[in-house]
Amino acid sequence: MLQKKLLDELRKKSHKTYLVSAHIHLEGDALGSELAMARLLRALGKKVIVVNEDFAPLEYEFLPGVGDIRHEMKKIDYDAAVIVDCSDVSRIGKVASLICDNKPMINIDHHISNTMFGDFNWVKPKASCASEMVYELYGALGVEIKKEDAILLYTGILADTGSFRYATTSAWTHEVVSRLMRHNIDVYQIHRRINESFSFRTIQLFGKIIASIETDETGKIAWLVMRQHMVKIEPTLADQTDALIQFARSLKGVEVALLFKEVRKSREVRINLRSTGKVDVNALAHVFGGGGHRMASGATVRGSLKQVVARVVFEAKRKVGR
Ligand SMILES: [Mn+2]
Repeated sequence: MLQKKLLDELRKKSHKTYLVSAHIHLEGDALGSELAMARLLRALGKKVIVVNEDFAPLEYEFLPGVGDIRHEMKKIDYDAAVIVDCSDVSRIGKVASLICDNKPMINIDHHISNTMFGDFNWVKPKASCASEMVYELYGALGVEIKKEDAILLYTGILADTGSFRYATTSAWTHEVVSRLMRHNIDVYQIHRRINESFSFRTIQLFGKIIASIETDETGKIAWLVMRQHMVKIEPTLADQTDALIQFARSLKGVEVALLFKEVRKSREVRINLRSTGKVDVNALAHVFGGGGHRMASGATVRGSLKQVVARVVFEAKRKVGR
């Protein structure tokens, strides 16, 4: 629940400068919620520095304020930190080196796997995304939504709900969207920019990855593989998790969809997991030291692609149960 304690902390007079960050591998919700959070705090008269280890993917460069994000890990003199859309503080990557232990940390997130790492924690697994939670903060703190805020929050919601398709999309989500749309935002352009702006090479590589689809003998587990050499050809490919994994998820009869991304340099494989409803993929990711949500999660596993695929599919079979 949104507590007065947290609101008081955000309003606190002695907090003049805020550090705001979100998770590595920036995507729509991380960017939308952190940039809207920054604007909200500025509206309260605060100085805000947004820091991310990664740069925003090209398709998100239109977002208001994205150009002001800091990427150098130079010490920041701040009074309080707000971390959004992170299940754990380690998710902010190198930005963790800027965190001072003696300064309050505010954790605003919707991952069920959240470790309650903050001094103030507002974790709402029922929320469709962190942006939806930040929207609630605008209301609770009496800050008026401007067009730029509406663009940021709408983008976060659109991205994290898979364009309002996923199970976390609620009546409230649509209500928030309805209110945001009153600010005359161009929803079609936002959709085009984030969902329909792939490069030619990306689409060609999509073809290869989709053609690599495999299933287990029951057809309940389907997986796709992204090879390291493909990412070398097109580095932005690694950001296209949702666009790709939907092909595995949309196969009839599938209960668990997996995308394996090979990172040969560190001999690791990044796995993205999606459920179609029955299987809790947060629990499945947890077996491999990862986490996320019931319907969508991730993990990073050491080993060769072949080994990791075998291990994860084996565990997935146990979760699917036969
Ligand atoms: Mn999110």
